[in-house]
Amino acid sequence: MSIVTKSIVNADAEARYLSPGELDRIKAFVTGGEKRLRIVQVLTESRERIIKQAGDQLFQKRPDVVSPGGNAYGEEMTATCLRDMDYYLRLITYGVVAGDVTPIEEIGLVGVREMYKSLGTPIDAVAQSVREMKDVACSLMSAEDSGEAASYFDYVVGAMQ
Ligand SMILES: CCC1=C(C)/C(=C/C2=NC(=C\c3[nH]c(/C=C4\NC(=O)[C@H](C)[C@H]4CC)c(C)c3CCC(=O)O)/C(CCC(=O)O)=C2C)NC1=O
Repeated sequence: MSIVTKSIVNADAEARYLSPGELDRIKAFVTGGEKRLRIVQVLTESRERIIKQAGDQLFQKRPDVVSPGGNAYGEEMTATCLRDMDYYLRLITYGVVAGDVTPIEEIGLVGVREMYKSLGTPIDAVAQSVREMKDVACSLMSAEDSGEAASYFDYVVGAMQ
């Protein structure tokens, strides 16, 4: 839910006008709109490159995951691993558009530890894959945009620690 919808729901629940604090947050959301859209455009247009390069980096740093006995060993499992990276990149674009991490959390982070534990997937390596995506993605943006984008990747990494 975006900050606009959320503020309206909260205010209406108390049958009141939007508060100055809410209007300030909505103003920040609106003012930052172009920047967030610019970021999402880069992430969307470059998604294949981001995932491919980040995957290469991950498998170089964590050869264990793609070695025999590793969770992403074999063509099919490696593809599933890259698919999970694609899932997280997609969720990050939702978060950036909304200016809010709630969609990332609700779709991709609730119960994530238990899920990867039951799959035998090392979650620290999944977190590493998100860090690698952040590095590739940020290298494609201005310093200002990459600072904002990085915070969403960091949020995902933090939730996996
Ligand atoms: C959009 C929200 C969403 C998420 C996040 C998601 C994740 C997700 N990843 C899965 C599997 C998997 N995930 C990985 C990923 C990896 N293994 C590694 O060693 C690497 C570190 C890592 C890649 C970075 C692998 C290899 C599997 C298959 C494991 C198996 O079948 O044994 C599965 C089990 C079912 C399946 O194979 O599709 C789910 C549900 N599904 C969702 O709907």
